[in-house]
Amino acid sequence: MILTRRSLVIGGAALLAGCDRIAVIPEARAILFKGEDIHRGLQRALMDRDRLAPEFDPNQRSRVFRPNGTRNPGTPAYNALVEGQFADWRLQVGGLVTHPLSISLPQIRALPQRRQITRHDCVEGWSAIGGWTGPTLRTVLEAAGLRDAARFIVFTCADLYGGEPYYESIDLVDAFHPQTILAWALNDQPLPVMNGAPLRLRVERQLGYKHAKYLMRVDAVSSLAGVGLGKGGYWEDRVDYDWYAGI
Ligand SMILES: Nc1nc2c(c(=O)[nH]1)N[C@H]1C(S)=C(S)[C@@H](COP(=O)(O)O)O[C@H]1N2
Ligand SMILES: [Mo]
Repeated sequence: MILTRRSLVIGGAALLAGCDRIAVIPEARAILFKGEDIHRGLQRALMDRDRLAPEFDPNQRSRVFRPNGTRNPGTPAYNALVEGQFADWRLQVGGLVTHPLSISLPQIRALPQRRQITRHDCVEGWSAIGGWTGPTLRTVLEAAGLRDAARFIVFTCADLYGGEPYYESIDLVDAFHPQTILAWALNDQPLPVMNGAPLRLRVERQLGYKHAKYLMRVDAVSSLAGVGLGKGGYWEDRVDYDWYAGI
């Protein structure tokens, strides 16, 4: 299993130790201290990405969790899944993994579950607080076994925009963040269609558009170059949304 944050922090510490030993002449010291600031800043930024998003009490939940973007994929294939109460739905987990998986909803629910009440922040300027339940993405990725070359996780959805599925991607720091889950329940009820049934991503340290709804595929990739138009997400590729939407 690769945890790039850890190896980067260790790498940063090693760099600092190396700098101390060569700091003999004043000019070098000045440069060293600048370098040290940069390394400290980098280390802080990397550590910071593990910070937990705030969690809330049940009575703070929004009465209605407003939907945004697709409210119903409405394709024949999706309608058939809804009709069958998602009995025929499977999450495909593939790409750079040692054990590609095809997971049913009962199997998703049988994994160890995490529950969290968090605030969703949409880039369009609204927020909502909801309670989410599901396995961590980590649990699923560990079951599939990431290959060493994996660097990003790509999500492909059931809803189409101009004939193309919505897609998003995150790096492994977010993929392994403890609050990054594949949620099948909102406020203890199976996800409503408008909020992404049967399964959606919750990546709580990122803005709303990263939280892919209507999940069909999860793929590990080494680079985003071959994903969509290369910027890693439907809106990143088409409007000026940042790929890294950390909050
Ligand atoms: N598949 C898919 N996922 C999506 C979207 C979408 O249109 N399709 N919209 C995104 C945006 S912009 C937001 S703010 C949230 C909205 O989630 P909600 O509908 O549960 O409020 O879903 C995100 N995930
Ligand atoms: Mo959004």
